[in-house]
Amino acid sequence: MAAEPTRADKFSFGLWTVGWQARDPFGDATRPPLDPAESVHKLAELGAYGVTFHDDDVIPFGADDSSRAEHISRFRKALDETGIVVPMVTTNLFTHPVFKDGGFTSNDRDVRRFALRKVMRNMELAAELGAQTYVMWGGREGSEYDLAKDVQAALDRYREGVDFLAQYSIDRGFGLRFALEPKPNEPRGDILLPTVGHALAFISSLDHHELVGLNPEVGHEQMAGLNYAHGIAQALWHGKLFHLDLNGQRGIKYDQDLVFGHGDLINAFALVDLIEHGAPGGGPAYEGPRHFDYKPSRTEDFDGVWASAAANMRMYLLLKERAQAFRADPEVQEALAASKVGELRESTLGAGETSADFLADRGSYEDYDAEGAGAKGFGFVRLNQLAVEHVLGAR
Ligand SMILES: [Mn+2]
Repeated sequence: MAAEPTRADKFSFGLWTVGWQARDPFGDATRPPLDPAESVHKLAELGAYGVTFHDDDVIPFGADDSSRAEHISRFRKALDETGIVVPMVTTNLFTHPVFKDGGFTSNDRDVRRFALRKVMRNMELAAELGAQTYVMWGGREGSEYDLAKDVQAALDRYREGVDFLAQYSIDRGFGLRFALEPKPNEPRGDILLPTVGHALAFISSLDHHELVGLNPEVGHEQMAGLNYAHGIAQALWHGKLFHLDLNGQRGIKYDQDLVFGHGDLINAFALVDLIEHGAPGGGPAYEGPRHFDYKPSRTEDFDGVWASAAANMRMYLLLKERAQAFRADPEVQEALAASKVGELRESTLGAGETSADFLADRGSYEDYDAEGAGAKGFGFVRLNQLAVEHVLGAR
């Protein structure tokens, strides 16, 4: 069975995950608030190495300067006592009613200015705590009614906001990189930058595109019916996988935030295999935190909360172990070769091959046996069956 989690595994959790009081649109909280300092201690005991937070998770919205300092000092004490690090910080621009039409893209200019100031204040704390990544999840940046939002103007304001904050990080020497988190809907009817692909296109339009990447979340892509492992692969291909949010989702429905692997298990296996072994020469394709952004289900008490936190890390380690076994299996190696998976890394054209050379190669067209090639199978089902058997521990 998989090893216990250690700091070297780089597992991190949002304070808002274990601290979620399980309020939903139809029901009241089922759990009392959790002290952030207690969460830090408990997550450290369970084997996590990091915690992440929105400003409001540590400092209640509207706290005055002295109360803010007190909250920060209590939180810092817990970090010092446990050695827990803060690799990522983010801003809450969605809970308070002022953000009902968004932060950076609210139709109300005063709200937009307030939102930017709220982020600037928290970036300073992020830098003080040694965070490298600043996540931007624009959950309220969107609309319910098409005619109520000028989407092109909203994208202008989004770009203005992100570029301004990136410049602020440069000016203040914070050294932060920014990671945009796509989501298609919920809480807004339609959210701007709804998928990995939309966000990548947006980033290419930024003045500070080099400082801005992605924080893709399993459930957010799957809510749109998209393949998370494919999205992560494309983010890696663009050099934009700055951070990631692991959880579980079962199909196209509301944002379930289940434990990692409790949704589409086979896609979770493909994801772990990709980030652990997906670099071109082998080895991890992603070295950053393995960050969980899930919600302990509303049915759980605090024992269930900590059991679910441990379950996320255990699921990751089990899948990592299964992925290692998959890669090491000679029959898998043979099946991968039979499926020509490695052949895709060979360039389609020869080195220095010109269009004239190519046209002169009769074997590639005139004499090519398209009928014969079309009749041959790739053996992908056999390969997938081997993968599923490894996931099941049957091999
Ligand atoms: Mn998230």
